Amino acid sequence: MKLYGSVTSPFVRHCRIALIQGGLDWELVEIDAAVSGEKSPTKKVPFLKDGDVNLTDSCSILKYAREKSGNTFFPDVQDYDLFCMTNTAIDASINLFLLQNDGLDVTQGKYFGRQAGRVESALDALDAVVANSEPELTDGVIRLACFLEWGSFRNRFSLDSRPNLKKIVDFANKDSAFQSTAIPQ
Ligand SMILES: N[C@@H](CCC(=O)N[C@@H](CS)C(=O)NCC(=O)O)C(=O)O
Repeated sequence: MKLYGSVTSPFVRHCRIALIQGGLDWELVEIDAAVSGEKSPTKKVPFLKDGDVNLTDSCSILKYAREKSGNTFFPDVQDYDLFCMTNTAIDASINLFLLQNDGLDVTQGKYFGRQAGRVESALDALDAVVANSEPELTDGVIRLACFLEWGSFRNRFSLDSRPNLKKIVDFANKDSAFQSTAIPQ
């Protein structure tokens, strides 16, 4: 099967990790925004092709990879909520990043402010959510760690006042699939 995406995307990275962990037969086809704009109806990465199966979102790709390798997809609702909250924060953060790259001043405007505030309040909440749990490399935690490393790579936010999130990054980095998909510096 072919996974289309970039090596910087946190969404693509999570899919790569699940495909590696599942021992599945797959390859990454690296594409840029021009190609995803042409080949995906959402104009986003990742997307996946496996014979007749065409998937257009990291969530469906993850479900496919986990189940194809004999695992369950989100047996725990709290872990699923961690995943969902992280996705909301990633969407807001990437949106601001891309608009800024297009030359927009994202410090102006009510909705830009709301998006920026959403990232910060979600990070605080995520720090609190993982504070009391024994670290386990669930899909919620993997998604969170992919986001945090992307945010550091792109200088989107600071983890200085979020010690539990720092611990999650250190914990994820003990895993070989997480390590082998690190964003090239
Ligand atoms: N809900 C999608 C989000 C994917 C996404 O936002 N991908 C980013 C790259 S990290 C993208 O392709 N953005 C291009 C754009 O917004 O035009 C998923 O989970 O796959």
